[in-house]
Amino acid sequence: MDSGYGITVLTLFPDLVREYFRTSIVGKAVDRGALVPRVVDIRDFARDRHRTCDDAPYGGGAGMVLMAEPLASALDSVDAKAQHVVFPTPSGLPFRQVDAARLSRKDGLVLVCGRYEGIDQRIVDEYVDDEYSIGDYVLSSGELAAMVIIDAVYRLRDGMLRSESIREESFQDGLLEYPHYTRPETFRSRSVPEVLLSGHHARIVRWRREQQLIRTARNRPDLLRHVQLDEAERKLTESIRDKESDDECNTGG
Ligand code: 6GU
Repeated sequence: MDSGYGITVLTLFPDLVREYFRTSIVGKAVDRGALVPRVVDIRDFARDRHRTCDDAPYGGGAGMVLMAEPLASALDSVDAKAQHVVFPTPSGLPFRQVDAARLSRKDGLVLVCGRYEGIDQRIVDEYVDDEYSIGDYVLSSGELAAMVIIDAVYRLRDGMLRSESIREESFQDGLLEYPHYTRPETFRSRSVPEVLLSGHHARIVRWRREQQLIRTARNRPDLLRHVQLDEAERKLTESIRDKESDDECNTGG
């Protein structure tokens, strides 16, 4: 097996990030040496005895900006210019599964976590390769977004998961996942769908595909534009879409 995937995180909240690397499935990858985390406290690179890392923005305005000098020193201390640097920011490109896949093929990553209103733009210009947002909402902390990105990336590395479960999961084929069931067969008078007990593989595959189409049409109709549908599938998703827009009219939504 190849040596571990190195992930360096520059942060003002090192305890938060260290805890993530210790926990759960990620923690196991770290124990196995598949994932090699390095957490750097930006404050260690401050220039004054108060360990100041932020200052008021030129031009005025609310909030504070992470200063260039401590960040540059922290980045240089991990040789960031020789690596792929990601800056999680609500102003970035939307982070998608294809981006996770691309990042998983790098030798490793450096993530820079901003806080407050952002970081000095000259750091972005000089060091950052990718800027990503994880969704249309504002978090107080770049750390949570960095952990989301790391989580999506590390699990795609070879040998992390059975390739079949990666191939089948949501977004790989452009559709949301079908519903899952395990024992018992009846739970609080709700039974597992008959077809899953039939042992009839072709019928199960057909049912699951149909469930994927129904869910996607209901929850993420935007995804259907990128998926090849046959005639029957197109009719099914259109009937759901028409029904959903009727419901919207009826509820005034
Ligand atoms: Cl990457 N950072 C912050 N602070 N908020 C976000 C985000 C990132 N993505 C969505 N909201």
